[in-house]
Amino acid sequence: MSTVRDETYELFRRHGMTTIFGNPGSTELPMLADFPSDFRYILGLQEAVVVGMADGYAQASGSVTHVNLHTAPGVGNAMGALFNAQANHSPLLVTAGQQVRAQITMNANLTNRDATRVVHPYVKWSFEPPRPTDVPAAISQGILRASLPPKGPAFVSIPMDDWDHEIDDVDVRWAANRAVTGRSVAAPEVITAVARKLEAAKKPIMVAGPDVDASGGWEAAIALAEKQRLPVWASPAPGGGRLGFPESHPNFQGTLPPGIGAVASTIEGADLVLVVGSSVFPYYPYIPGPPLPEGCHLISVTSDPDEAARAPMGNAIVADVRLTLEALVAEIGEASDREPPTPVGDAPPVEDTDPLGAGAVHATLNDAMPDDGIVVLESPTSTMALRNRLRISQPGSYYFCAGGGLGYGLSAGIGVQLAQPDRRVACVLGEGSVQYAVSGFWTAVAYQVPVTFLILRNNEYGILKWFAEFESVTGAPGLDLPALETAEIAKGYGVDVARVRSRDELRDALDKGFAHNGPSLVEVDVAPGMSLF
Ligand SMILES: Cc1ncc(C[n+]2csc(CCOP(=O)(O)OP(=O)(O)O)c2C)c(N)n1
Repeated sequence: MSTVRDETYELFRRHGMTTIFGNPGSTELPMLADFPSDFRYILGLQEAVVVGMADGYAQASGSVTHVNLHTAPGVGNAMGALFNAQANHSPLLVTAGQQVRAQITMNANLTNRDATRVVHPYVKWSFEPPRPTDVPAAISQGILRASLPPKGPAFVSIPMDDWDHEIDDVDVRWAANRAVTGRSVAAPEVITAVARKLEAAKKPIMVAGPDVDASGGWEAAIALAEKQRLPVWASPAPGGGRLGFPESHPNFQGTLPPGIGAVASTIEGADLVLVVGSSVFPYYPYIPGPPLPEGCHLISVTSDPDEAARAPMGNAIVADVRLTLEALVAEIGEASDREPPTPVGDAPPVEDTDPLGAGAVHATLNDAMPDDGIVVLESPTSTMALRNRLRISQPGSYYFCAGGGLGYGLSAGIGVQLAQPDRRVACVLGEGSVQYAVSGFWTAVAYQVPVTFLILRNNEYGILKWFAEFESVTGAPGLDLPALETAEIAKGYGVDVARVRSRDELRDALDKGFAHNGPSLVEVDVAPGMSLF
């Protein structure tokens, strides 16, 4: 006879889920007893970091990733990161310990009261199995639900006395031994109709979003853009957690601005917008205006019924982005009469100032970056400077938090690197952003995760000063960060650090970082303010 623990670990093995991200407490120890040697446990020192690391790992591996949290307080700490994971469409199985069954009704200390309710609305599904015997089947459901489109976190609460429970119920094993796939392509007549509309349009454009990358659809997106000579825009930056199109491709036109009216004025002249793999649109801040130019129509392809339903305009197709793009490419003709899009020009030359501007920092990063390097970015005032200087053009090479909750960047950088050990991760962070996940440095050192952290130090919450101006707010407190010695803090966690100021010093430190076997950090002084280039 086997136990709930045996059956559950077997289930994880079947799904290839042998890496667990966690921060344990007494309510989780029974799950971890006799931890099998073919599993690895990645310890994070605070739950926001644990979930952020798992989020990066899940996205960069493309598979459901297990996060184990400590009952109510651990789940509470994780909520902001769960919000991010949902926005990132990150497939997470989140489990948390619970009081022993005999003490839940009396709400004994550490009972996760209303465990299934507290994580809403940031999970797709939450459950506490009614019997210990049901734990493997409940976890199986959590895994399957997390993996189905739209991917996202699913939550299972497990009373701590369930793990040693003996299972002899074969029905439970059947329930736990299942595979479900949810990738589907649009109906043929829908594909044909879209193809004809694109062919007939005078000035069609494409907007490529994060789920092009997540679905493996880069090649198909490029093929469609080339066949139809489509100018291609990246979906607006705040929600554009991943890139759906090579930014050095001649058809690439830039990143859409995130305001309602600003999108319409940017694409003025277009008569058909095909949005692939993005919500329509991740707007922020509020810039009112008509959502599309006069006479322009919009069709979006998304794997997320919620994105399809809540879009403020246009028609939508709910289907797998890659499969639908491939079907469109097969159906559509060459648009040989259309003028090819005009490529965007090069970024302006870098100015050598003291301190450096963010553009100069990112131009240097671009020179130092390994060919197959990956960027994980959370440096708010330099987001567009990085995009414009690096022009990232390989799939799976850019991760940005679609939710916008700080702390994702540092944590996800570690998770992405763990999932992609053969590529090098540059984790680019503002010094303010670092502090939300600062204990992640410990995990990077403990597991020798070779991330190169590049910290832009401007001694302020720069983006909030930009927002203050935009919102006509004067006299707001709390926007400066004097005397914050991030490199010293990282050193305390055991990271190899360098403080630099000039481009030469920066290049040298980055080269050393990328060649180093463990984590390293380069802190560079930058001029305050927002940089586009
Ligand atoms: C969890 C969380 N808390 C607060 C914010 C609000 N916020 C957005 S950007 C920002 C400042 C970021 O500062 P820094 O990383 O130094 O980058 P900079 O803006 O200077 O480029 C803050 C506090 C947030 N996005 N997420």
